Amino acid sequence: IVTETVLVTGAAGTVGALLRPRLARPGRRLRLLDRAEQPPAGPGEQVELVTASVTDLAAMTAACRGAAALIHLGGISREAPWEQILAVNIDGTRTVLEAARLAGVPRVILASSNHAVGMRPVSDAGDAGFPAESTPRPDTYYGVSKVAVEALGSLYHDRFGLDVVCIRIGSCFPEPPGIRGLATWLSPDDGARLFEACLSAPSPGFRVVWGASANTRGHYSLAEARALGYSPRDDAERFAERILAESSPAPGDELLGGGFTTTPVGEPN
Ligand code: 15L
Repeated sequence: IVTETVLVTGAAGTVGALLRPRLARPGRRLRLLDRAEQPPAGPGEQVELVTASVTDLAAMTAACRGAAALIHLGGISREAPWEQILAVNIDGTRTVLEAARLAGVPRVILASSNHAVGMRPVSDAGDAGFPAESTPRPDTYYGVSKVAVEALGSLYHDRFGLDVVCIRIGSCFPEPPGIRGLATWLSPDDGARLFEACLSAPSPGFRVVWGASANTRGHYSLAEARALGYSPRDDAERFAERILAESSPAPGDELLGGGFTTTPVGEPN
């Protein structure tokens, strides 16, 4: 018996595909939305597939019907021309939040990114790491869009009462990508633990948390995510020897955003 439906936008993207098997629970139906084609439901998999764009208010409102929560991952995940970032990431997130409000979805989890604060020097981390609500220092138009995503989430909480948790995701991939990734990695399993905590914490209100594993070399405070119930189990350090042998530091690695801090603004990277 299905007791809750969770809508996921951008379900076919990097993070969405990693979360799909990991967020499956008895009694939970995942309503997976993407513009792109998605793998069909596997045996016993409780999923509904929706093909739609996060920029389409009518389609989004229909997709929100009956959902207990919405995980918004849909959008452009790298640097891109301003018009695209504006339409998909900023206007798209406004559309998603508006659809959630119209359909009465009480809780929204928004994918923000470390690129909202990418221009901050790693050396400013301090012992406790960067607090989750470090003020914006975006490194790209993409980073600006994530600042806007957080601001929209804040507005929809304060003015319309939705619970909104913004996750400043570091690097969510099967393995840490390069030397910078030893600090910023969010393992797929820890990612699922964090999203699960965001789904189940009682009345979170509006919050910003970092999305990272318990990395030995990490510089993001996990206190805010732990306060929601997140308990990370992975550490990128087990990849350190191999990654350090295979790669050298990249330009920009002295700043949180790494390569995004040197890529030309507005040009796809
Ligand atoms: C992001 O926000 C990107 O979407 C992802 O592709 C990675 O570049 C990640 O940040 C990162 O900082 O490693």
